[in-house]
Amino acid sequence: MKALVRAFILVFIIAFAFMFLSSRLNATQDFAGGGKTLTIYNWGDYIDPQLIKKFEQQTGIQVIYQTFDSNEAMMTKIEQGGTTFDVAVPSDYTISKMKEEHLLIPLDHSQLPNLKYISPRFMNLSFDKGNKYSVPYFWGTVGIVYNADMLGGKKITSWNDLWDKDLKNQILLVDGAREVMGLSLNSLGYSLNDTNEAHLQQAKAKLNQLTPNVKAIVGDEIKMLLANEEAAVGVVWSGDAAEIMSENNKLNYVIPKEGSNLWFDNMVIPKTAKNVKGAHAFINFMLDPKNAAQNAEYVGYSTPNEKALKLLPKDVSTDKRFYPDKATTDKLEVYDNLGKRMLAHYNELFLEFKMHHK
Ligand code: SPD
Repeated sequence: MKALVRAFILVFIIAFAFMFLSSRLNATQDFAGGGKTLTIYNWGDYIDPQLIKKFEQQTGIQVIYQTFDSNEAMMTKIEQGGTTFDVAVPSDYTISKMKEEHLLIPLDHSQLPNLKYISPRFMNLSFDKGNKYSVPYFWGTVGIVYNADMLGGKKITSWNDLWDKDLKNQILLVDGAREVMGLSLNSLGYSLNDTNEAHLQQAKAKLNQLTPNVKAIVGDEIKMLLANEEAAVGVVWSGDAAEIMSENNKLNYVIPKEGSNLWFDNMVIPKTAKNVKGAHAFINFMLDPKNAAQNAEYVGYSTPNEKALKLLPKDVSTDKRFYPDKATTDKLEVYDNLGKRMLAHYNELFLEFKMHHK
C-alpha cells in the first residue's frame, strides 16, 4: 500500500513538473517568436534596469542592452550595418531621417495593445504620421538648470543670460550639436532650424564669445557635476534637470524666454532587427502604465503615457517645468529634419566651437 502511495506521489510530481516546464516554454515561445535574445539600443541612463530584468523573467528573452549618446552616433551605427539592433530610441527629426533612408520596419499595431495608454497629444506627430514606425517613450524640452545660491541669488530666465560676465567658467553644456547651435540661434532671435548661412556663422561667432563661461561640454556626467555643485549652470534636457533637482534642492530649471526645443524620443524597430516579435513584445511592455510609470520615476524624464502619469506622485505630474501644458509647448520648436548636408554642417560648426573651447 505504501509503495502505491509513493508511486502515486511520484507520478503526480512528474506530471506537475512537466506541466510547469511546458507552460514556461510556451510563454517563452509566445514572446520570443523568432529568437531568444533581444538587442536594445537606447540613450545612456534612460531605463530602469529592473524593468529589463522583469521583461526577461516574464518572457524568457535575454536582453542585450547597448547605449549611445547622440542621435547621430546611433544612426551612423545602424547605417553602417553589421549590428542586430531590435529596438532603438531615436528622437523626432532622426526618425524622419531614418524613414527616408529606409532604416525602419513598420510596426504591427495589433501587437501593441498598450498603445492606447499614450496621450493623443503625443501621437500622430509630424515626423511619423499615424505612428507607422514609432511609438512615444519620453518627451521634454531643452533648458537651463541653475544654482541661485552659487550665483549670489541671481535668477536666470533667458539664453542671453549665459553670456553674463559673472558666469566665468560656470557653465556646463550638453554635448549636442543641435542643442548648442540651437541655443545660440535662439539667443539671436533665429529659429533653431535656421539654414541661412549668415545666421549660422553669426550663431557660431556668438558661441565662441561664450567660451570663457563654459567649463565643459559633457555627456551624462553633467548630472553628477551639477548635483555636486562643480558648476552653477547647465544647459540640459529637462529630464536630466528633474533628476538633478531631486538630489540638490538649490537647483531650478527654466525654459528660456527666447524659446527652445521641444523633443520626443520614440521606440522604433530598425531594419537590422532579428527578433521582430520580441521587439513588439518589449515595446508593448514599456507601454504598460505600471512599467512606464516606474521608468519615468527612475530616469526623471516626462512620460507621454496618460495612465502612467496618473500613477506618478502628484508633485511630479503637476510640475509645470517638466510637464508644461500644450499652450507652452506650442511656442517651442521641434527640430526639423534639415537633410544630410545641413545636419553635417551643424555638426561641423559645433565641432569647431568645441575645438575653440579646448
Ligand atoms: N540620458 C538620456 C538622454 C535622452 C535625451 N534625449 C533627448 C533628445 C533630444 N533631441
